[in-house]
Amino acid sequence: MTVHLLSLDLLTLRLPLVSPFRTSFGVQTDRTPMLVRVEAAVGARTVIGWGECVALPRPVYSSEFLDGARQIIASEIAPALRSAQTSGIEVTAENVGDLLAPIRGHRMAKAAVEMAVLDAQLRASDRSFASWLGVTATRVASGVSVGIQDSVPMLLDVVGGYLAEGYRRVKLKIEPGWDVEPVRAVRERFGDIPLQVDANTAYRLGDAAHLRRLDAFDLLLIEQPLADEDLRQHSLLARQLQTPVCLDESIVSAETAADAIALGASAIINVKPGRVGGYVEARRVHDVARAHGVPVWCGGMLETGIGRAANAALGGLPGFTLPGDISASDRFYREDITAPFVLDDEGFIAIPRGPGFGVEPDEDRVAAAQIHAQRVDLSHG
Ligand code: SMG
Ligand code: MG
Repeated sequence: MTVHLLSLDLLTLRLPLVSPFRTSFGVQTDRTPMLVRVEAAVGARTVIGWGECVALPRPVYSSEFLDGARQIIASEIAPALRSAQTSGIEVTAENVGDLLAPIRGHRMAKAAVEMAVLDAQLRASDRSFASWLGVTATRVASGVSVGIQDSVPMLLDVVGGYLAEGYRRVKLKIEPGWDVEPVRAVRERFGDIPLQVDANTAYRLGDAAHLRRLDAFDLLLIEQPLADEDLRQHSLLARQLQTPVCLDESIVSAETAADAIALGASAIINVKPGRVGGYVEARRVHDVARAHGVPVWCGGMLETGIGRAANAALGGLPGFTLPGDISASDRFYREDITAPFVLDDEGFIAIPRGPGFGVEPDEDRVAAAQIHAQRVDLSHG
């Protein structure tokens, strides 16, 4: 049964965070995800699919930003899909990446559209994303990402709270001036917990001697210490550290993952579907890493239940051997737009098994949080 895309609704929401989230590139007090809602005709039926764009409002994590993503979807991505359909090509999650390849970059925007197409196509055939991936696991280990705090005592309180909730791994955001001491304090207070750090590009290669001080704390990994494009410098840094280097921002495709592995720049890889252009490419990153014996884990971008559902399923692939930044919905949101994801009593998140991503956005909550809406027609050439 072919799926014919009819329209895209680009719905920007504003969701307050339960507490401010501070990283080396700034403080967030709310999240403004852009949902992509696709309407598709499947025979006489209409099917809805949902995607989520993880771009931040400003280009501080990567070059993409929210309004840019919305604009590129409306002005380039949607017309490319429309013209494919006009030429008789069915748009599917499997071919959407190729159809959009002439548009350079804009991976988060493309990923959001691919997600919506994938959700619709899976719903049309009553199949779950987990089944499409071939995932048989039923749950994934849940890690939590802890922002930079105002003081070490406050950090210890926050980390203690998450450990009491059952999280199976803690990641601390670091930056120059907030690294060795907070890590030492968490190690001393909480002992042998699975612990890692994320610098979001805040260091330079010349900081190698300083970063080597983290080797004393037996961290699982240090995430993205240097700038995005510095694969070679990461490989030089990695040789000076015992702590494994894990790249996030630098890995934008399966090709860059292969290069990073070959250079010795990334002993572990953070897989974020938005950053690499979608779940199809995310699976390729997983496959390349696995073929090289490089462990991967699923990163997070403070997703709503839609992205969280998809990430949980992705994290069920066999190469995802470390806990992901797939926390419970209440880590960030008092009220999510889907039924909340919760930790089970062993600190795992269940992988949804319903059709598509297996979650239903609550239309009232979406409407209540909506700050912008734009409809793009896909049905007419
Ligand atoms: O979704 O749990 C989450 C957030 C995890 O720390 C997290 N993400 O660089 O890995 C990262 C950051 C990016 C956050 S953008 C605000
Ligand atoms: Mg990161």
